[in-house]
Amino acid sequence: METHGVTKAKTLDELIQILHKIFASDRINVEEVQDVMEAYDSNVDDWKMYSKFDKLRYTRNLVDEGNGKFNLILLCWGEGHGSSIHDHSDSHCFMKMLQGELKETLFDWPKEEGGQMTERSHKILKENTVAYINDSIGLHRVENVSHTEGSVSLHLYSPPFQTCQVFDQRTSHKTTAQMTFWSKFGERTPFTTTATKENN
Ligand code: 2CO
Ligand code: FE2
Repeated sequence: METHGVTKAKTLDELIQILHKIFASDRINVEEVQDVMEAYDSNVDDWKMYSKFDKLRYTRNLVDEGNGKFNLILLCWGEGHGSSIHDHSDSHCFMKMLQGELKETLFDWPKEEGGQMTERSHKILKENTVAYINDSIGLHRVENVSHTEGSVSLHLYSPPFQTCQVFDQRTSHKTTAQMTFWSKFGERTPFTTTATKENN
């Protein structure tokens, strides 16, 4: 259905179909992707099969591989869970709130190592809204600051990436983190035997 030029997806499956069409083109329009994701009204029945919480950390659950053009990932944030300060490996990052709220804090890229990182701004992301970031905008930390409710967000990364850089807020020291999936297409990912730093 078309409303004001934006195709409104009635379900998550419809949203995925629309995203496949948009990303079939080589040039993508950030605002168009944001509008399409925002127009979808979150319905737990659409995404509950991907929603898996862990006691200790936020989980990353692969929903769709976007014909190689993007990864669509459902993130489940338990109470108090948060990410490190990180970049997005030269990719676009769209973040659609499906349930609850998240706090996003923006940071400038550190100019040199050794000093404290500068917090630029922060905002609370509300249900159904879509936030956008890329490396030219800066770095961010994302947290569920609630003590009583879990949060669920749907992230689109294009092109897909498997590692990102994480930063120590006090020293600006940077390390590379491997991004892992807690589940893929609703199935728990087999445990790996090597110790990897999950998430970031
Ligand atoms: N980029 C983080 C991750 O994919 C989540 S914060 O929102 O981009 O784990
Ligand atoms: Fe991020």
